[in-house]
Amino acid sequence: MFEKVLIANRGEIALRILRACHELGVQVVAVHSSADTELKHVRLADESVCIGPPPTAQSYLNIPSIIAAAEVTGADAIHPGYGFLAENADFAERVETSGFVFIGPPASAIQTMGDKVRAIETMKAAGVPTVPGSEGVLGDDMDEIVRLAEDIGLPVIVKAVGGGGGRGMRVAHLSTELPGLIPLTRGEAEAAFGDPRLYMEKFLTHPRHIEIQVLADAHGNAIHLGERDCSMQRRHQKVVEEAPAPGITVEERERIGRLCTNACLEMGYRGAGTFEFLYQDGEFYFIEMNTRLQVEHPVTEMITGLDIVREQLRIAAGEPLGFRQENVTFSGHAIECRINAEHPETFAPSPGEVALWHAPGGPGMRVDSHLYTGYTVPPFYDSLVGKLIAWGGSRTAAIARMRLALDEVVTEGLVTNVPLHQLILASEGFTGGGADIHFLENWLQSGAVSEAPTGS
Ligand code: MV4
Repeated sequence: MFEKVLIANRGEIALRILRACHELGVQVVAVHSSADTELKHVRLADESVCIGPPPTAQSYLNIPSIIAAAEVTGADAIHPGYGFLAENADFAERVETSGFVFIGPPASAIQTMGDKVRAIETMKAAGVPTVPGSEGVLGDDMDEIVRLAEDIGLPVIVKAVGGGGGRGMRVAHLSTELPGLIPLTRGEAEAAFGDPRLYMEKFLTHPRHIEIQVLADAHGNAIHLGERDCSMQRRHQKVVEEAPAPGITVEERERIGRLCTNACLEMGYRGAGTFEFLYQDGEFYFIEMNTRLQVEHPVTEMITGLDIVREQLRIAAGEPLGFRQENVTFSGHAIECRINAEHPETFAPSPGEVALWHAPGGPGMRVDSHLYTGYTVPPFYDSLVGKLIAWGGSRTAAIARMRLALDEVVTEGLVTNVPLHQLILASEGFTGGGADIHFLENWLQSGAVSEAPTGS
């Protein structure tokens, strides 16, 4: 195992990774911007290095500064967390060529999955089901694009090869929209990703977002940890996640899970990864693969009893997976609520001093948060300040625990989306299970939140 790991991230995930390192007896180097000296994990780290001013381009995205911090502290490895440099193949490459271990997949896998068309081609070749579509990038011949859309069947969705996570895509309901829509999307893709290439898929109108967690080691072992349902989202930001996905049968889980692990073995994948699927009318359709640890990994940990970050560290250190697929068991149900420092109705970020913070607790309740009374949430970064993860023997029990936990949260001085979560957990759309990706936005549009009593 490593002696010293540098965590190239901040907030709740940096704290989560620090805890996994310390459990393994690994020392931690925290790197932080000048706005983040008071972060909880910086206080708990064995060493810390200020890597730049608050803007992320000069700190958490500053590759030379992060590598220099690893050099001066004598770290063995770098964990990128999520966001920031986690899916930057160039960073993974430079970490390794500088003599450190990148705690993540090979740079080549990050590169492949970053090109959404190559990702889809790779999955198709490995037998993973994909969305009917253009089978490669779109050419310049508009007549041909129109014919293709009509063959696929409208509506279609046009996506940027360099996009992902909801950026750079547009839906065409009629083929007559395509001559206007294609150049527009192409221009945006060029501006946003430096890559004008586009591809096209059949637009699924009412899918759920279901993703499969995998782990693969350097010794030819790959396992899956089942699925998560991440359909409760607003503007491509997940709000509530859960595992298992309501209504998915053991047979469906085993089948799609095995297809994902087979794909891992075929492409020589290593580390933790997530296969994102749209699930509609009983069918899975691969859309993207995330080559990082994900925000919502705790719901999988809660139902499997495994520590995904610990496994990432072990895999990166060259150790084999400590268990086989048949040793992975699923127990009960877990739900995660993402706590954001934002106004629950307007969603405007709401940084500032935390005058008082009391976290909920009790059996089956996990809190991943870097908040403490007296901490000031800086205005420069993501508004995620913590995650509540409730486990229960059944989905109903997990919901009941989460409701109690939300009622227990005390924040003074900080405005959070806890009231929004309380309303979501009371909505029939959520309690019924299996809502699609459009439910939350439609429900918010219908005035569910602004018309509800706020209780504050
Ligand atoms: C789609 C789709 C419908 N049909 N692809 C959005 C994020 C990106 N990962 C892919 N996305 C979508 N791709 C086809 N062929 C609908 C979405 C989509 C979505 C997907 C997952 C979670 C939330 C979403 C919200 C809007 C649209």
